[in-house]
Amino acid sequence: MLTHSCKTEKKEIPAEPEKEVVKNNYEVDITTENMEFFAPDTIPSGWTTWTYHNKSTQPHFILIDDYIDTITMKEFKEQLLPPFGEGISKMYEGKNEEAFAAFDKIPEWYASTTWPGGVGLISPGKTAVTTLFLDPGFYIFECYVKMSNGMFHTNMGMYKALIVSEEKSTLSEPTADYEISISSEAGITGTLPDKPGTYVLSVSYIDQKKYDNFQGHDVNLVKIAEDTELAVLENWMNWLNLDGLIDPVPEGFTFLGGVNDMPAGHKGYFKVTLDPGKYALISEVPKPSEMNLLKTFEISE
Ligand SMILES: [Cu+2]
Repeated sequence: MLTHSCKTEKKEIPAEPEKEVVKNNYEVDITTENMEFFAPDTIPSGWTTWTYHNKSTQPHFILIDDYIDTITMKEFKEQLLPPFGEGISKMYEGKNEEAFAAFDKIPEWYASTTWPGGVGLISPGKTAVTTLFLDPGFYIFECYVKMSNGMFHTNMGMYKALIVSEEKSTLSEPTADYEISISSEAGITGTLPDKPGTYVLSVSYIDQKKYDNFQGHDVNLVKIAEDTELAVLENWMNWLNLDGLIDPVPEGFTFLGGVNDMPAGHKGYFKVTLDPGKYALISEVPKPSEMNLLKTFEISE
């Protein structure tokens, strides 16, 4: 009887369905080995988490460009890259007049560009994790850090088209352990961690504007070694300086990601693991400390 019942029971148990390995649709994995982005062509809209592995020997970031609707890769390559490339070359040859004449050839449509986010500066060998919200559309993302000869990484091939599809990401907006705000009025504000650990930081863009380097404010996390001068870091944050935003990052400073330029009212998140030491949040603009766009903090033992 017992045996029979067991058999019956066994028969009634439906065969276990084959386990479906469904990878979530919101993890965007991006790698740089040299001067390129290995990245997906299409991602869902909504919240996506970008994990950016910098396996190269140079510092990089990811800035997402949102151009007017008529701009395709063709216009980007034929109208935008040449004047930037020529301008920066002339600048490093010391021919400033010719440099500005070249920058003057930048097409008018470029002025309407908005930047809906991206991954902050990340030093060689490091990985950055940033969560962003994107609407469906066509974007191009790039890195315009400069090679040691001054040429923009973008001109060396560090850009990629990205289609954000109508398909919705299954990721909900993250929750933050620490909330930071950034604005042109008050700079970078908010409470920061002081104990070692892994944290999610949110960055709220209260406003946005174009600074003297033609870019907006953003938030980059940097670890600072002892016996370094913050003035060196500040100077490096301005690409218009010949020794700014250029490979290598000054000794003693290690970039650990962040949230790249966003429009007013937008919010991004980044995940960081903090060991004891000195850190700063800094914007990629000229003289950030004068606008409170440089905020230092310390993680205790
Ligand atoms: Cu780069």
